[in-house]
Amino acid sequence: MSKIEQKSIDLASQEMLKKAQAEGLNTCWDRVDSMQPQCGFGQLGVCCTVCNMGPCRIDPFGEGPECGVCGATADTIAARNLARKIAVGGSAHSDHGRDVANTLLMTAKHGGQDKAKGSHSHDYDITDENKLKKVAQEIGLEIKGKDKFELAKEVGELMLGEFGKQKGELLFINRAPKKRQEIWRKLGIVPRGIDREVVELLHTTTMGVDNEYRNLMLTGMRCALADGWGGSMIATDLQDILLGKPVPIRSKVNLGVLKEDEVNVVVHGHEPVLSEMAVKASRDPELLKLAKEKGANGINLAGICCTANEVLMRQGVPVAGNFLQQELAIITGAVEVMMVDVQCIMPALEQLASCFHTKLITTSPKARFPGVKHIQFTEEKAYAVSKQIIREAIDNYPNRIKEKVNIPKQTMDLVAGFTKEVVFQILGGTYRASYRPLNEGIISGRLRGVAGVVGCNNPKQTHDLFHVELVKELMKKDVLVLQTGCSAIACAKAGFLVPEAAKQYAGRGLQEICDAVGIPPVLHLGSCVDNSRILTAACEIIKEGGLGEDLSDIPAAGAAPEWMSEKAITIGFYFVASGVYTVFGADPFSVFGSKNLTEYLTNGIEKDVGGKFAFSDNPQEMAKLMIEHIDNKRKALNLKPAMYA
Ligand code: BF8
Repeated sequence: MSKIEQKSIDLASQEMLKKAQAEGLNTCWDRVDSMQPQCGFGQLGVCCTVCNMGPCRIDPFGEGPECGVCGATADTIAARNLARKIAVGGSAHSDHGRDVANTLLMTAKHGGQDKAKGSHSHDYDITDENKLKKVAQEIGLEIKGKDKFELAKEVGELMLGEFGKQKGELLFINRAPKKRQEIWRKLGIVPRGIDREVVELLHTTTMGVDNEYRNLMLTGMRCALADGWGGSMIATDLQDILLGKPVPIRSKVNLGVLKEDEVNVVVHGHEPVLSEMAVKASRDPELLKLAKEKGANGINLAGICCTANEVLMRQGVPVAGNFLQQELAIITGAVEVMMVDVQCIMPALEQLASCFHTKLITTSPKARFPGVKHIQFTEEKAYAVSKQIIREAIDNYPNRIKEKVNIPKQTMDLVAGFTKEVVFQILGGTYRASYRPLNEGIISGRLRGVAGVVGCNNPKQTHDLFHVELVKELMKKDVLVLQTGCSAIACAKAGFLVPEAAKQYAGRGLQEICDAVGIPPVLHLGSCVDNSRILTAACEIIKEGGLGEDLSDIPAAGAAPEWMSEKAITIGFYFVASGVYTVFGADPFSVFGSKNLTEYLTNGIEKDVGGKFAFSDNPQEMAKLMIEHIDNKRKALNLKPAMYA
């Protein structure tokens, strides 16, 4: 893959890749080249390192051994490998959720103490009291006579308990349609706490335990559901309560948001509890004065990956780029500090940063990098830590080497901040908030259906190409697209996330809906934990009526076109286990070495849970598969074909 255009369709990224090439800087695109050919056994999922009798590998063409030293077949090996990935992905999202629950509890405790003292000494507050009350009522708490801190304490404690729940069912399972709950109960996959499900799943994958691929996948789905309807959903809801529920907000995206004459601080990772404080610190008059003294015209905060999505959704902070742009942001030579928390942070960043004046700063005790400056974030000292990091950036501004600076011009406008609640209001108005207009749109055929397009980038594929081409095709065919993660950033850069995009890209029906309510044809719902917002929005559609009784009845489909992270696999599994047809791009799951497992995931699993996987390495084909599925669901509901098909 030598041509720059084959590496990325994004012009800003292409410019930085040219700079990298000219200056001999190493990026993940070079490293993926240097890995070729990648291990075929690994790609097909038939390499086993579970025990020390191995490593074993199965020849998928039947010319070598048919099983490992212990007797594990390709089916067992591939299913165990996949199950372990589900456990890892679920752990990442849910551990994020647990930290938010702890921050909520700390806020409630400090808030209560301050109230008694009549002072204010903490950095966080209960920002959305309404949502707090709603969630409290939903989980069976009495709200009368309690102030927000008392209630937050009760909600926080109950939610924290969900992570380690040993018996029974997660509380948010009740949000799913009754029919869906019954499907899970019948299969015995209603999730308990994520801690319980991860441990059980990992147990079943150790040598000599579960050797039945379907059973391994059922345990895997139970674990994934504990993430989607547990850890991730808790993260989303508690973040909204603590930091505020997003509302539609305008901002800008791409490397051009970095500023030539300001101190640039890039926040990268996933957890908004720190980055929200960094936003506040970047507006601190004392620090702004200090920046002026160092010759800068201001402090410019920009985000990468899902931390970007979090502070975009709530604060309108501009987005510098998605996963594959983290190295490219440093290559601009204009980043004073890149502060990182957890997940999706390339270990290569430090080596690259050392070629520039950029300081990489780690903040989480869970994510240290050798030789990298660490300023530990604690919830108790959130604002002080953020100020310290911003001060580091200001102090580093005079070290910027002008000749090394090259900020691409490209930026694009976007509107983000769509949630289950906002969609209610926008569609139905504040006084008659309802999903009726959306359901009517689908029933009448003006809208063909709904698609969730999510997930990462992967240097094995042309950066952003799959996201953009797939979403373009879906819009053309009157499918309303809901997005999260790096996929949303890709489509934002392409200009799809503004209301005006409807005229240019959407089919007539989708255009009519977008014009009537003033929304973009592609709605940005947030970070990857916010995929839970897609689930809850789908539940509202069912509740509204007219589109079936279960999530698997809705004319809807999901996709992760450029996935790379284990988290994407977990998301895929909780979508499929919730009844959603989900298409994966790239090298899917590394399961093709097992015919039986591949057949189960693409077919048999549907009989169990109503959803299934499809795999494709072509965005047009992905769109075709999703549209065919949506049309089949329309037929099954006895709906007329899409109005402008
Ligand atoms: O959690 S989409 S590359 S940033 S894993 Fe990572 Fe993938 Fe981006 Fe967000 Ni999600």
